[in-house]
Parts: sequence; C-alpha cells; structure tokens
Amino acid sequence: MEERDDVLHMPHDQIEAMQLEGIKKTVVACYENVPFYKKSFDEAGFDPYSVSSLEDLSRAPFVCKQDLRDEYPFGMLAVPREDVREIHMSSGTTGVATVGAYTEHDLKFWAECFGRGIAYAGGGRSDVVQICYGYGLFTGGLGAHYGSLFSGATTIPISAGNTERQIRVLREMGSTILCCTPSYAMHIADTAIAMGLDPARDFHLRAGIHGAEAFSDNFRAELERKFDYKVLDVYGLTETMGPGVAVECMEQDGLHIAEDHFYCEIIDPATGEVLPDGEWGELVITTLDREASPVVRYRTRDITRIIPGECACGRTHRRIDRLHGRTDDMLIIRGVNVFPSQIEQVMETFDEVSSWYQIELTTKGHLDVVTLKAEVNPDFDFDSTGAIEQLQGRISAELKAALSVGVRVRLVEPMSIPRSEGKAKRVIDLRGENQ
Ligand code: DLL
Repeated sequence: MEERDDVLHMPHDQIEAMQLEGIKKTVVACYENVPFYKKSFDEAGFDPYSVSSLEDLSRAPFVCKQDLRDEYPFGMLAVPREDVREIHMSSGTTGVATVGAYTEHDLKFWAECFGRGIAYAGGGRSDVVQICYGYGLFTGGLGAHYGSLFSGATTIPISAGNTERQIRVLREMGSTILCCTPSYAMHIADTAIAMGLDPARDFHLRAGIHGAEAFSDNFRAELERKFDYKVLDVYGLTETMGPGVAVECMEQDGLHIAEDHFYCEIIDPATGEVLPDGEWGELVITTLDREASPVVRYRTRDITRIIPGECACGRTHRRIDRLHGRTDDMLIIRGVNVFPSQIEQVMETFDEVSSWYQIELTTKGHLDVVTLKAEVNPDFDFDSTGAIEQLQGRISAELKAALSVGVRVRLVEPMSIPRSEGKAKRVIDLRGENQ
C-alpha cells in the first residue's frame, strides 16, 4: 500500500464529503451489527439512516470507556470473530480492559496512519527505526512497527526496556528515528549521559516520534537538546486504533488528524455541546472506515482543541493541539481543581529542577495533602546548607500563588525518582490508604 499523498492535500470540502460517507456507513454498520449501538441509538431517538450532514452526527449518543468495558470481550465487534486478524487491549489500570480488534483492512490503514508520522519526519527507506514502545497488547509497539514497515524503513523491534542494550543498538545500528514514550526517551538520554556518552554526538538520531503520554514544550526542548533531533508528537488510543490517529509534522504546530479515517469533535465535557474550532474541550472521535471495532462519538476524556486554519506544511488535514491532559487527570484538592500539568508549568519556571517529578496525594486527618517530589538538576549543589530548603520554599510559594492550594515540595537527587519504560507515572494517589 502506497502513501496517498493526494489525500493529505485534498481541499477540505472534499475531505468533509468523504467523512460524511464514512459516518453514514459507520453508524449504519454499528446499528445493524452491534446490539449495544442499536439499543443506545434507539434510546436516544437517533435514526442512523437519517444522517445527511456532518452536523447530524451531533444527534448521536456518546459512547464511553465503561460501555466498551461492559461489552468485554467481543460485544462491540461489528464483524464475525473469524474476520478479526489481531486484538489489542488497553492497559486498564482499573477494572476490565477494553478490546480493540482489527480486520485485514483495519491493520492496513493503521500502518498507513503511523507510516505518515515517519513520512512527516522525512523518513523512508534510508532510515533505521528503533521501536522501543512495548510490544504486546499495548498498541504502541506494533502500531509503530506496522507504520515503519509501511514507510519502507529498516525496522528494529527492540520493544521497551533494557536501556543499556537500547543504547548499544542506537550506536551500533545507527538508528535514525526513535519511537517510544517521551519519558522513556529522556531516560535513554540520561542513562547514556551517565555512561559518559553524548547522545547528540554518539547517536545518529534525526527524529523521535513520541507519544502515549502528555509532555510539555520544555520537556520536548530538553529532549531535542540532548539528542539533537526533532521530536514529533503522536496521539492515539486503543479504543479508536492505537498510535497514529494524529501526528505532528515538522512544523511542530499541532497534530494532523488522519481525517480520512477519523472524524473529531471537541465538546464541552460538562454539557456535551459541540464547541467551535479553537476552543478547548474534550476530544470525541468517530471512526470512518474501521471494520472490526468502529466507534461512534467515543469520549476520549482527552483535552485539546482544533487549531483553526491551515498548517504551513500545506497538508489540509485539520490539527489538534498538543494535549494538556485528561478530564479524569483533574485532582480535586481541598475542593480546588488542579491539573498535574499546572503544577508542571510552575515547576518549569525554576532552572534548578529537572523535568522529573511525581505528585503524591495523601491525607492527614480529613485533609488532602499534596506533595510534589521533584529532582534537582545534576549541577545543583544538593549539600550546600540551606539551599534545598530555600528552593523548596520558593517553589511552594509559587505553587500556592498559581493554584491556590498548598503543595509540599520535596526536592530529591537526580535520577532518584523511578523511571518507567512505558508511560511515566506522574500521580500517586495514596488517599485511600491509611496514613
Ligand atoms: O497510548 C496509544 C499510543 C501508543 C499513542 C504510542 C501514542 C504512541 P492507550 O494505552 O489506550 O493508547 O492510551 C490512550 O494515552 O487517551 C491519552 O490520554 C494518552 N495519550 C496518547 N497519546 C498521547 C499524546 C496509547 N501524544 C491514552 N499526548 C489517550 C498526550 C496521549 N497523551
């Protein structure tokens, strides 16, 4: 299957016409083949045969993660099980996992979508793509793998973990594109530096295609400085396909949605109303040609916006902004709503601390206590008397001013917060446990 460059530059009204056809087919296929959708459309009074404009989709009810969980394992399949070639599942930190199933066709367009990310990075046959997203039920490893094969690059399916081996392979194979979570990329860079290497000089990376978790612009800048490469953000989720639903191009000005396969809406998470382009809200996704696991108006819980206007790269597919977090990331601390990304933004204004942090939630009596554990940078003199206490006090005061909640700050030595090979664990909620 060749990359269809024309699709990426199609006038937007033609894309919309294609999307309308995809929506019509999908809502009917869901209604006729998935009892869940039949019931939910009927209950909402939504007639799937009546869709004649993109706006009509807003009359369809939403589907959420719990609905998919309730139908585990095969209740949401829209094709006979015999037509399913591959199955993935969400990591499911709480409760039952959700299932994503793929027909031959679904696997093909998944490869094309991630392959676009590699093409956006200017990648192709001359590249060596090292994939250290985890392989297995997680969609990261195989999604990147299919995309890399699609792009014609040489693929190294090393999976996550064994960081010293990653570093050896990066050097010896001359890998040019790195695919993994941003936090694992940073861990690879820091480990290489601790081994006496200079990742910018000793590796040959041109680009990193990093996603599966939110990362700030500062985090990205630090990665780009360490590896001397360009970081492209890739977004996706098990429930709609996996990585490749949207990918950044070299302009780094938002992630192009694969609009030939997905229709995106931004809604107000409180009212469910569709918001105009430019406004921040919750991303809702409808698949346009997914056969095995189609979704109609899936509420992702991810917070972003559609960036108005066209990208300087000339591709016409609309862009979502880099994700700020999830509606369910929101912490309610003593009645105040706080997003981890707000804490991170304050922390980033202090040069003395690195991008590694963890937020620990505990209780004292009936009150919530928030402790921010953050690593100081290696050049900070940890042993100088009073320096740590003074810096902790300054960060704490800034947090109080920005968030209106008291946050305890505990600065720790470099490399002392546990690293993860996959998604970084930023919030540790111990409030249910006895303190
Ligand atoms: O994380 C798929 C993926 C793999 C995406 C590799 C990118 C790269 P799940 O495990 O189902 O799938 O988790 C999906 O991860 O709803 C977001 O909250 C978060 N997420 C994914 N990509 C990004 C990103 C994969 N680029 C959930 N920025 C999503 C921020 C992201 N958050």
